Amino acid sequence: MKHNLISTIFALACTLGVSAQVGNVTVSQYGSEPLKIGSVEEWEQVHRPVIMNFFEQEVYGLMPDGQVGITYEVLNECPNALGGKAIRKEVAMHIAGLDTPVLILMYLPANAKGPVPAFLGMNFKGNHQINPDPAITPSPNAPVYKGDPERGAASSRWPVEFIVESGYAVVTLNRDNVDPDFDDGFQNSVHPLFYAEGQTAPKANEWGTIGAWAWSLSRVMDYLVSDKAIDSNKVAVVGHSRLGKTALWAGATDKRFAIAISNDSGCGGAALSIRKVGESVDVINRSFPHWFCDNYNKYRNNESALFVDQQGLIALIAPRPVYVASATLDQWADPEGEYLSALYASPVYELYGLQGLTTPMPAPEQPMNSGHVGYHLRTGRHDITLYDWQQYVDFANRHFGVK
Ligand code: GTR
Repeated sequence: MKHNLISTIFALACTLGVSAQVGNVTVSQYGSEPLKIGSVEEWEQVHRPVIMNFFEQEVYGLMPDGQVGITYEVLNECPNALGGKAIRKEVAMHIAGLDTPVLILMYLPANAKGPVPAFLGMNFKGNHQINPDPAITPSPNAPVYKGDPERGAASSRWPVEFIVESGYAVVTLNRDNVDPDFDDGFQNSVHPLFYAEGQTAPKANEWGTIGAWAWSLSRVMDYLVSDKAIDSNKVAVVGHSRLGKTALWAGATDKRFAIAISNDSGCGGAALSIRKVGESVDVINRSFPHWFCDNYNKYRNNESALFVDQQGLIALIAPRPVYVASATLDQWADPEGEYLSALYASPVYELYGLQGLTTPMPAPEQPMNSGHVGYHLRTGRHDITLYDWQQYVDFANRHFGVK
């Protein structure tokens, strides 16, 4: 009876997008404050679905319901890559309707005794840029730079040796290989595969490019669950900047991701929008009209109308561990706003009896990583560095029981 009441009122709240009363719980605008929810049951039955609905309808857009045929083909496997430290494996993800496969690059620790935990994240400029390893197949569609393919150009962002020596697999794919990072009116790549008869662009509440990237991370997860070398219960999804926004959305929408990590994700990622420090909802939609769904434009210079701020996105990951990181010189991403979102999502973790953040923003290089909500501020610029990865490995070790 109680459940019927909850579902009826929830359906109403979803349809109308307005406040509703469930017992003594009011589902209304949550704003940019700490999320105060009464119980795990209320969170899971009422608030989480309503908040998820908001992010789906108004921010990132709905991912498609429809299925598309996907097959995975192991292209090659080298048992002694990186001077014998790693197994390198490349897998083609063939998406029916697309001419170009998505290339998944994996490095696994050599001599693992069983399935290993993994970090899965997209890269900006091609698989071949994450390490100088000459055997990496260049990602199709990756932007071309002088001296292409610039092997290893992003290796400071991908300390592969450190990660595999820590006992983790690295799994990556290129963003442009999934959905090119420019506004083409969604004429290419995955969006058209799901258009209804006569449809030529996503509807106002349907996915943009961040949604497509997050969807592709779930499709890689579909492969990982079938790969016996991977412990698919221990996959952390990670991303830097626009790909950090993507990692949070992937973590929110797919509960198979055991940890979600946002590195300098800023506006539309971890940072609270209401503050308008650095990049704003207006600026990001002007600069990158393809990232979010059209409905998000309603909130340009109108942040107080947001049903819930970005702390809601982080809370959607609960009770799974989440980690947010910032950099001191990255004011464009609003480090304090990123911290506050993690802090304001923490009460939801506490409902589960888990430790969130409770204290003021820490000084640089003072990671807060003992609970289920991790945070650090690194000295330096907008980037993902070895220091950041060391914190992520440390956090994952703690939650995955490694070492
Ligand atoms: C900037 C953008 C940010 C962030 C960043 C990046 O141009 O304003 O939202 O995503 O790019 O991805 O490096």
